[in-house]
Amino acid sequence: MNLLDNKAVLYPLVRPVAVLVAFYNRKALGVRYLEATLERAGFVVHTIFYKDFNSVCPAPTTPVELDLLRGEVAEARPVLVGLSVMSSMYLDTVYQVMDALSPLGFPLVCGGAYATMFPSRLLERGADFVIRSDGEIPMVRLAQALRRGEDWRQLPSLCWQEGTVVRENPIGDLLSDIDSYGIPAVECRDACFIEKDVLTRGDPQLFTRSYEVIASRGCPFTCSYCCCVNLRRLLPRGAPGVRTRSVESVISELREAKKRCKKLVFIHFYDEIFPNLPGWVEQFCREYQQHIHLPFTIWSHPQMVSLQLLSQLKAVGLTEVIMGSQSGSERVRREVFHRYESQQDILQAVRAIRQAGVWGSFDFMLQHPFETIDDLKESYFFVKQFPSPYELQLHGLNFLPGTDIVDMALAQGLYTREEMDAILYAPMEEQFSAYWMRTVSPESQAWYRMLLCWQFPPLRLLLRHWEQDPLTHTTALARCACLAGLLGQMRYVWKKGQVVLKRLAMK
Ligand code: B12
Ligand code: SF4
Repeated sequence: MNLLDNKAVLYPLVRPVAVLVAFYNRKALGVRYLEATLERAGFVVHTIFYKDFNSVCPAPTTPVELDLLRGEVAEARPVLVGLSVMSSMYLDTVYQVMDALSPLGFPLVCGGAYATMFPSRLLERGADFVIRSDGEIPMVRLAQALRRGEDWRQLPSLCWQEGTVVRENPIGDLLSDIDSYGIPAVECRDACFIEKDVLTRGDPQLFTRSYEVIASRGCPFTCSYCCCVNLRRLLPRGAPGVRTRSVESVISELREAKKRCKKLVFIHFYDEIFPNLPGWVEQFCREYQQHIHLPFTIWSHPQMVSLQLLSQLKAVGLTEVIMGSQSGSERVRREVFHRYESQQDILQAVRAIRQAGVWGSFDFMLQHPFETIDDLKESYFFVKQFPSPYELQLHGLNFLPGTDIVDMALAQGLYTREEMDAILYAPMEEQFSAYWMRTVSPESQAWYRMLLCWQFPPLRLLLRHWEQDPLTHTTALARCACLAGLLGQMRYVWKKGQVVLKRLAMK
């Protein structure tokens, strides 16, 4: 369809409808913000949660699911269809959805983190529009313009293609005061969930035990494997890199969540870094205690954690802090990951988490092409200094489009451009399996297993014996790693149980 020439598309006059599609995410915060804003602007929003998230065995979409989706969209007769393209990891599914919906003739609009960084890829693949960065205001403006047959070419943040030329309007219509966006739709009014060839009506979030919330947008750090720094570089001059909501706004969302999600047990704060503005945490603790009173977990950073902050949060329900250490080698952290915290910073943060009495889960990215065996050994000996108990979340390195580490790998000749593209845009099953499984040398495997096992104190006596030369104990180490896997599963169940007990105690 040529949208440039064909402005007078016939849309329903009374109840304009917008369709939003979230991929592999039943909670999709960004889409919920868009739904709330579009509704306030007078649109009926039909939100489709397309497929469930599964980081271990992700499933590509099927022809039946595509048919179900096509049927929903055709029936809704929307002014536009918004596709939330947060990650490159499921692009295959996004493209199949675009191919399935294009013949219906409704304008396809993409937004989200990936779309913001790579608008032309989606436009060239069939999207009619891309909206970069915050979608609330631009999406409403575009929907209104399309509905009224008005010109949309001047709209900030809008990208489209004219012939072979991609037009990208500068990012704008971005609020510094993000409270003004309102709260996201906790219950999407007219929602459905498509998964395993079945369409289920209603918002799948309503049955959740864990509610996901974000109290701020953006991150001040520059990690080379993360898109946040490049998303920040795209913001207009003067726009704050981190924008924090007021405590009132966060609490009002959580009150709504408590009211609507009847099975709620705990809250996940998914801020890149939990807010620590002066006075914010104090006010948050007071109001959280009074109105919400549920166990919660946060993400944080070694340079943002203090015993005082954690103790305050623990007093009102904090149970777990998830923090990136990423490597025990300062070289890898600085030169490869662009993380500038010292060994001491990390140890202090880990100890503060322990002292505050909350559970610490520490992320490591291991066995990537920048890492030497000495770096891996350093990680093992570094982790030995962590006070127990704690949990290690060991991952591989996923090269993601839009991250600085991709250019580093190319500059260092680790991959050719073609090889890198094959990694970045591999089918989702391959990308997720690269996250968990890697082909590595026996020595690397041995040190990895040493590190994996160290988090379980009953295994440490053996590990101390083996650490002179783990390669000579590979069979025993493999058995030990299996045992660590079992202990990890038991710990998972124990942790969940602790949260439920805490929830009951807080009633
Ligand atoms: C929180 C978060 C999560 C949470 C999501 C919680 C939830 N309930 O939604 C969890 C932990 C579940 C998660 C999972 C994953 N995530 Co994540 N996540 C983030 C993070 C830190 C913030 C996203 C967020 O919620 N922001 C706040 C909301 C309000 O903003 P938003 O989602 O961006 O939406 C706004 C705009 O983007 C836009 N928008 C969004 N959709 C649409 C659609 C249309 C049509 C329009 C017009 C606009 C629009 O408008 C929204 C409102 O302003 C981002 C980093 C970042 N800065 O974006 C990474 C990020 C998006 N995640 C990333 C990744 C890789 C993943 C996973 C694949 C990880 C994994 N290996 O399993 C999964 C995929 C999940 C999925 N199906 O999308 C990458 C994607 C990079 C890439 N090239 O792929 C990012 C950029 C982080 C990074 N590593 O660089 N994630
Ligand atoms: S601290 Fe986390 S969110 Fe911030 S840039 Fe680093 S990885 Fe990304």
